[in-house]
Amino acid sequence: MYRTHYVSELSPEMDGQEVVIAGWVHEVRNIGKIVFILLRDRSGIAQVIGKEGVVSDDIIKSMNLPKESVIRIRGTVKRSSESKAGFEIVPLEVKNLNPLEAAIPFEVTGKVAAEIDVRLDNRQIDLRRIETTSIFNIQSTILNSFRSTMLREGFSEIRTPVLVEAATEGGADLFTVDYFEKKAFLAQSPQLYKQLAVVGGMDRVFMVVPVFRAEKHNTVFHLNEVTQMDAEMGFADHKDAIKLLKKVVKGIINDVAKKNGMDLERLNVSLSKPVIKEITYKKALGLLNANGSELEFGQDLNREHEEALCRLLGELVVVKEYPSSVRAFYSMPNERDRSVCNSFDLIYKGLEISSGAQRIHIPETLIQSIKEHGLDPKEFEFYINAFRQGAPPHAGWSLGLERLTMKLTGMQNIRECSLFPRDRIRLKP
Ligand code: AMO
Repeated sequence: MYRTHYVSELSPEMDGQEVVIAGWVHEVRNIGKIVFILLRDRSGIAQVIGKEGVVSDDIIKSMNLPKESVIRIRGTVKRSSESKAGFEIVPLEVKNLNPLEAAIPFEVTGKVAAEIDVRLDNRQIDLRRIETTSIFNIQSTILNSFRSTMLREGFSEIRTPVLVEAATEGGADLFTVDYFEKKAFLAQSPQLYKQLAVVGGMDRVFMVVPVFRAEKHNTVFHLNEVTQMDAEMGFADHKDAIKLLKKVVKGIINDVAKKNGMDLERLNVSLSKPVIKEITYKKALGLLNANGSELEFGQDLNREHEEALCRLLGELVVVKEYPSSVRAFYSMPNERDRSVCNSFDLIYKGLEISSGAQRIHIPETLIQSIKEHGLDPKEFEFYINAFRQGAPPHAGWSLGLERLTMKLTGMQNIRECSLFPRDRIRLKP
């Protein structure tokens, strides 16, 4: 057994109890007759004190370790008013589990700031920073919260292929791979497959999937491999999909606030109670133009417009019913106003984190839309034909995991929120 307790499970009330803790040497200080080790595990930091006369000389000697050594300490909990935690550990045995053979490339304690590229090149070391661990603790809550809301709402989790034959989100941004004698692509989205699952009668499906975008962007908001949390529902329009999205996102924010208090504190973030406003694209245009923008109908909203909308309306804003020309080919034209389609985006603190739509389930309308978007209906024959065999109206959305994590953790660069990010130049580790 390597440990009996995580550091966070120890308390002054355990005074006199023998425990085994394990982790890394966060700090070590030798002030003559006393050696201090701060032992760090994923839950926190404990102070271990070796005092001459109290512990043996051999133990004191064994405590003189380089920072980031991986150790196990058997010791006794001792109540102490001098320590911040109210207790310290008096060591009975200190074991160096694997002596360091290479230098640590940057200060894990954060005393000296390290460049993000150095940290990402050494992600396994970066994860020893308590702030980095906190980001991924929060990400874990996001994924769990998403899953539990979807299951509660009667959705089934499905898997969809990553290797695909055709584009879904536009032709240019695809990674190609050799697939035996043919060319294949890495999926930009599970779009067509989640729709087919609904058309097949599963009715309510969700998935967490990696998607690949060969966009040559080099920004702090874009990755080339993204994790999407997707939903698709039958007998539904965009309003039903927006209702579900709001429930999911509110649930995630509330769950993170409830379960990740310590992580939020370490990241210096406080979350406000989620309130989500809704506005049509046309009204948003009017509002933005009244506040200094010069937008014309048919123009897509850029980041500045999205930031302005959040300033004017609140942290979370759904913009709905965009012009068809700025949306994916599968977005259903609006019945009352053909100049727009039943699509929507969710903006959180100035950044688009989700987009969705009611889909076109009428084959002829779909063919026309594919052509209007400059794509070739022949490449979508299988997909179009699926709507000739009894396809219900349906709608859905996708929520970007890394962008949502970024906004919930207050990070400025999306790379911080992907464990092993893939960007224009980064393909390792
Ligand atoms: P979209 O392309 O808008 O929609 O993607 C949905 C969400 O995924 C995230 N995202 C990204 N995050 C970081 N870097 C990128 N390069 C990137 N691309 C996308 C964003 C975005 O809001 N099939 C549709 C969804 C649907 O209609 O169901 C789609 O993929 O958070």
